[in-house]
Amino acid sequence: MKFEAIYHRTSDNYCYPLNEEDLIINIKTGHDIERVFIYYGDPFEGGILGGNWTWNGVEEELIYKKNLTHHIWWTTTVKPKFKRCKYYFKLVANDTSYYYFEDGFYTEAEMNHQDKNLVYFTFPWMNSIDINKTPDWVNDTVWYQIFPERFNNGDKENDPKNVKAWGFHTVSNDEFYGGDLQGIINRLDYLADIGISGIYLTPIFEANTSHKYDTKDYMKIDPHFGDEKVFKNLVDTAHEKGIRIMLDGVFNHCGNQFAPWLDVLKNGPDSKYFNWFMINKWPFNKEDHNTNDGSFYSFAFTSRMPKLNTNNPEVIKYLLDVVEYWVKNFDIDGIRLDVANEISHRFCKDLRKLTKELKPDFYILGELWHDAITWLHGDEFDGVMNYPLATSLADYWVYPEKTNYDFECAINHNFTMYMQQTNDVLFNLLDSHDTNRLIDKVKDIDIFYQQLAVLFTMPGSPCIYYGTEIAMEGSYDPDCRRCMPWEDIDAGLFKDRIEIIKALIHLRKTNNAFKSRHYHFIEDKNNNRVIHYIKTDEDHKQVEVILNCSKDSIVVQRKGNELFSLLNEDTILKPKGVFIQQI
Ligand code: ARE
Ligand code: CA
Repeated sequence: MKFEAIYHRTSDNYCYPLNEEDLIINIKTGHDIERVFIYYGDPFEGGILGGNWTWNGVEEELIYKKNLTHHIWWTTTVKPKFKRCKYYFKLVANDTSYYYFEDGFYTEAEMNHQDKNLVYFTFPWMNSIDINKTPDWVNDTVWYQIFPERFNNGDKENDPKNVKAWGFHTVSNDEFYGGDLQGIINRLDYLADIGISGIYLTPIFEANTSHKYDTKDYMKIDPHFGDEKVFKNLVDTAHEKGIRIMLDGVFNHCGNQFAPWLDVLKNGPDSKYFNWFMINKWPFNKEDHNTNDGSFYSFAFTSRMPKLNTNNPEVIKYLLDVVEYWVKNFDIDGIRLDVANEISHRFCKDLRKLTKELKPDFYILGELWHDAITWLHGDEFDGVMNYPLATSLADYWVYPEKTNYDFECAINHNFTMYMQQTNDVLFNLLDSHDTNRLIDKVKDIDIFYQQLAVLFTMPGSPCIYYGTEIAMEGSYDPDCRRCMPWEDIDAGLFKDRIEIIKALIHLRKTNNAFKSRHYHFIEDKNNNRVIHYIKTDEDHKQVEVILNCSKDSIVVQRKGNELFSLLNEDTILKPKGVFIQQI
């Protein structure tokens, strides 16, 4: 038995309450393990202490499992009678069994030794207040990410002085094209018609750059984007159309025009804001300060973005007041935290407490590109930007030697990292303002739609970046931030493409299986470049998704209602085709 491959602990994604009744228990083993049993019971039902305590648990075989590249992920849901749970496992491989306790592995004889004090895994109490609760609406939402400077210019009056003519071509971060909030309001019907139900706006508070990640004033809408009145109008109109609004909170750092930072530059250690930042050396060259020399910490050595000290209670209070202002007065529905992994956990916890008090179904999304379990226990973020999913997906097309089994393992990896309630609200995206655009990644319109079909059938909450509905081109930042070609869109040039996205969104909204967390893969060993999986909803209704990534046409079995197909001739699925049916 490969003991070293076996892992369980009574925390994180391994053991957690899904709700007040269900305790989810997962265990990871090597592929040599053939069967896993769990023995669970109440810690006190058989007595409290001493020799007369008797085990009174039940035995259950774990039958649900997911393949991971080097492991198997076994899972079960138990319903502890009294909110407490004490358990151990039996693992079977090659006709040998071992019992797995918190302190290690035992044979049956060792376990039953009269002098052995067994150390059970224990989940002591499912306190309702500690249960990770994520907002229900997020799993139902289809997001659209907008980079306001380049989405639509709805008000020429507020354009920056040096505004350039709107047009579809490469852009730089120093250029301004006049996009604004009124422009978004003007296009809400367009978005609602596509089926969008959530908008994620990159920063809109006053800042000097086109991307506005260098905040100057957290209490003010950037004048080139509009003012508080226009913003209120945007939120209200969006709400009327069933669209929620999520803002970008840049709290890891500010811009170099932020008033407290200017005060520090002027007064040095005498400034009451000196400890709002992370300054290591004073004085430093104010004209040409380069944080590579360590004089103060900033975002990624960007001197115009000094790091805010979120270890300082005053800074925490200030930023909480900022959030309170925008939630209370403008009724925003969520916040995406920029560079969320560098902000103090204390701040994240306080932010959750505040926002959920103001608005219980407020959505808190962290910008994290790596394993984020530390932030996802239910007392900080609801979800994170699921960049790892995008990478898992992309890899299958990047490496033609990858098999459908590799794909399955990669997807499973993404959806076993966190709790189920987190999976429901993960912010799934294939590109953003920080990456090259999807069409630039895949360089093929059919593969583009194959990946989108996967995106729309995954658990979580899908997001498309503005322009994805027309397969807008663009390489890495800043090229992924081009102006939306409205003239062409309005002239109907992209009608067919928009219809495809509309169809996918409509299917996701009308078939619960699309958004469900329940899926399983069908391994086609004869053709390992065919991806095949089935999604199941709570009412056991299923949809089947087939993607032909091989070089040859394949025959698909028609079993029910066809929902979506591209490059499909009745039952022939051509290379790069997608076929989705109800079964
Ligand atoms: C721009 C240029 C850069 C140039 C820089 C210097 O694009 O090429 O070096 O200017 O002036 C914002 C703007 C950017 C701007 C940047 C700095 O949008 O255009 O860069 O400010 O001025 C990591 C972070 C993650 C961060 C990404 C970009 O962990 O938080 O890098 N993303 C957020 C926003 C950005 C924003 C900022 C942070 C700063 O979404 O738009 O940039 O407010 C791996 C790692 C990740 C890493 C990721 C990408 O996978 O795991 O940690 O993300 O790669 O590098
Ligand atoms: Ca404008």
